[in-house]
Amino acid sequence: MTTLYSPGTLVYLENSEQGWLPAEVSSCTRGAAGALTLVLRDENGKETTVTGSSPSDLPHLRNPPLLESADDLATLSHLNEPSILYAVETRYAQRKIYTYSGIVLLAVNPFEPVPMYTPEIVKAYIGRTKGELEPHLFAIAEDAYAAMALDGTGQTIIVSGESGAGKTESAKLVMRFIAAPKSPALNSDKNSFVDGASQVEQQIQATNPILEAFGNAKTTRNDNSSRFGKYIQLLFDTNRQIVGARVRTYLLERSRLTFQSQTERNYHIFYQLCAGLPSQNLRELGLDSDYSAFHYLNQGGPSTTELSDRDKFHATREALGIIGIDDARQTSIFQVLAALLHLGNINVTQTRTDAIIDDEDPSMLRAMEFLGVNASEFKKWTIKKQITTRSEKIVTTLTAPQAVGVRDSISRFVYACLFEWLVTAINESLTGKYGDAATRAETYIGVLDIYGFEHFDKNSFEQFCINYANERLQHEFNTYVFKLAQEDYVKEKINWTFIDFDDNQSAIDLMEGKLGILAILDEESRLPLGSDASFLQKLNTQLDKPANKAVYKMPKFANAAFTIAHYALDVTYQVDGFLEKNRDTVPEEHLALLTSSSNPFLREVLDTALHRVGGEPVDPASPNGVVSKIPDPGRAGLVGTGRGTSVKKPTLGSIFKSSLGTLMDMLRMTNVHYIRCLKPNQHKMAWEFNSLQVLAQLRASGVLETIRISTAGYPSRWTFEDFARRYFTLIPWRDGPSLIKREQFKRLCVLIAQRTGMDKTKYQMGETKIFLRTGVLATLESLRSAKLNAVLFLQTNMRRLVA
Ligand code: AOV
Ligand code: MG
Repeated sequence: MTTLYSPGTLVYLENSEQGWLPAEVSSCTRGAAGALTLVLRDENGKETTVTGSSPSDLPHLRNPPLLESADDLATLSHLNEPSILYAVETRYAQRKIYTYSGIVLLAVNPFEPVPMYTPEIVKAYIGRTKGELEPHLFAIAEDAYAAMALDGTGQTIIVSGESGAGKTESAKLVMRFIAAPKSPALNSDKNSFVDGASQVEQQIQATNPILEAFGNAKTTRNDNSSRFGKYIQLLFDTNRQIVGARVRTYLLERSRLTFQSQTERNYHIFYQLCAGLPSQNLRELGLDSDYSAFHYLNQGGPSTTELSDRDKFHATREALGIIGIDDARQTSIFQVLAALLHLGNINVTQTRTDAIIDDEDPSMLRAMEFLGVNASEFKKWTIKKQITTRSEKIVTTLTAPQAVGVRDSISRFVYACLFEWLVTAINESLTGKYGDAATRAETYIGVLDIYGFEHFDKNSFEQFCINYANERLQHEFNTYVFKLAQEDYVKEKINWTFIDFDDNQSAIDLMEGKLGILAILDEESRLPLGSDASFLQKLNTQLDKPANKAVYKMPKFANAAFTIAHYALDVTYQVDGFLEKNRDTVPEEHLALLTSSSNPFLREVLDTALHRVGGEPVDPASPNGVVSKIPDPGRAGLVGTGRGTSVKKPTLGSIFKSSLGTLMDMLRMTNVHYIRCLKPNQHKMAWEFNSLQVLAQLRASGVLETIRISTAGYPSRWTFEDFARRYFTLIPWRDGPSLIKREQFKRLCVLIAQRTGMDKTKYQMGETKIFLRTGVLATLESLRSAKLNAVLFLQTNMRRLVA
């Protein structure tokens, strides 16, 4: 170990503010008990003394300069947290926002427009392999395209990262790159095929403003935060030309419709509507450009106006037009949206115990007019509840808060159905009315833009679902990376005992297993008298046992909460509201009123969405029963997989679980590519890099975990030729060049290993590559630079002598 830390060695010094500081060993002494005492000097000349007897208490080793800001972190010899962080930071400071980490592309948000996506750059990346140019989203996209073009295997590009990290922007850029016509020859050819392709491209681009208007909102973390997960499949025919696309969405956040936290907003579309609709139309809908009077829009406080709402409204309308939703239908959509705003303003009061709504409540009358529902029936079932027992029907009255709860559940339900309907409309447009694109399609590239791991001060059902999804994705990722790493060992026939690594299966089991949290939640949700409190009680009695010790924790204090140890970190969930959110029901009577509405558009919306809730599943990509060759990644948010006969409405949790399951099956059938977006700071500042925050994300994204997996084996692997050409200077000068000339690269590698005294356990020779354990490369690099310096020294002095 003394040699590892010889004076001059570069290391990282732990620092509470910045994570780590680069430093150099200035002296190293071995104590009586074998412990090392190091004196380290940091960049500012400050000295620190560290003592330790095993590598884990001594500083991390830093990489030699050649490797320090490598394009690909996998080529770092010392693969430790500070090296990774330092490399990403150094590159970001050089305005290089993309870095590879093995199969993953790391993308650090620049938070300002960067000139990296011009048509020239698009062109530059077409037809190039991954390592040829600087790391880029386009290289990943091209990689996926090339792999698909080769043998028709489906591809998936998974974009992940925390809120505001840049997932949606990255996903859009990737889609734009892939949808851009590929073959220049076909391009210049004025044939209909290419014209057709460009129309498809337009339609694909149009999905973004629509889904963002209806599914994105301003949050504290991101002004344009996606509140749903999205998987878009770009469909290709046998000629590898794009013929259409298909979108799946997951779990739209419904609570936002009726409640927003301070400085947050409802879905963009409401503000766009108020800002962009001509005043005549606004008046007809009972709206105003000043929307502060609407309860559903004003809860986030006054600072919610966005200057761009007006422009965005026009973009949304244009996009709706492109996917075939004409002005008349758009008006129908706006009417439903206006109805929801009025619904939120219905005044519910209370006498002693019972809720009251005035018969003439103007908001109610307007809302019901737009929804085509009888106002007095609506009122009745908002303030009353009917319970059916075995022998009779009992009607009871509700309290005002309960009645408001009913009112809000209806708004959320209608909005969720509208979103669902829009997704269906988008799919009809993208696959052709009769699903012909889906039948012509032979293969596809999918882009998954899903919410990243979330942990707030208060975490609820939504965070539970989101983090559950992330656990599943992480599991796929680990399995994939691990398999990939070991496949290479087999291919190269090196001696290798397969190792198991401790993965996150137990957390997944805890959440989705037969006796897991979701199952307990569902069971409780079906009980008429079920409650959040008894749900928690059941969790604690059934899950708080030794087998779950590592993943399930009861809170220390008497909190109504439970904690899960996720792969990223521990998250505590407040059980308050779990049951209601999981049940997600509107009273039967209201459902009947809505589905028999006199508004044909609303009926169609509900019909489309409800058909897919537990009923006969309708595939929007093949509405006429046309069967597509392309596997379906599971249907959208509301959809259950229940058979037509099922009587119970599936819970949101069970729907989410099954659509995730289908998604995972689908991912397993494809080649996966990973893009991990990183948010460099919390206040959206361009080019500001907060090391600790990025470090936390690297941990949460599993990038560091992957490194742990690969350091268990041989993280560095070089072809014999590359290795020989770089290090032949390390063997006696006569042998090196002549062997290079004779292209005896493998022999050279053996010689290099012998002559430099490489530890036999630290490397293996494969069929075409040499495999190195972590750290070996760094030693070779320092030997090499020492040698070069010596040669240089000799040369200069020789010249001086001769002169
Ligand atoms: P997200 O999708 O990861 O968050 P976005 O893709 O919406 O994050 O990005 C957030 C903001 O970062 C964008 O609105 C841009 O201002 C900026 N940004 C992201 N990528 C780029 C880029 N490549 N170039 C320039 N600016 C960029 V969320 O949907 O909240 O999890 O739920
Ligand atoms: Mg997003």
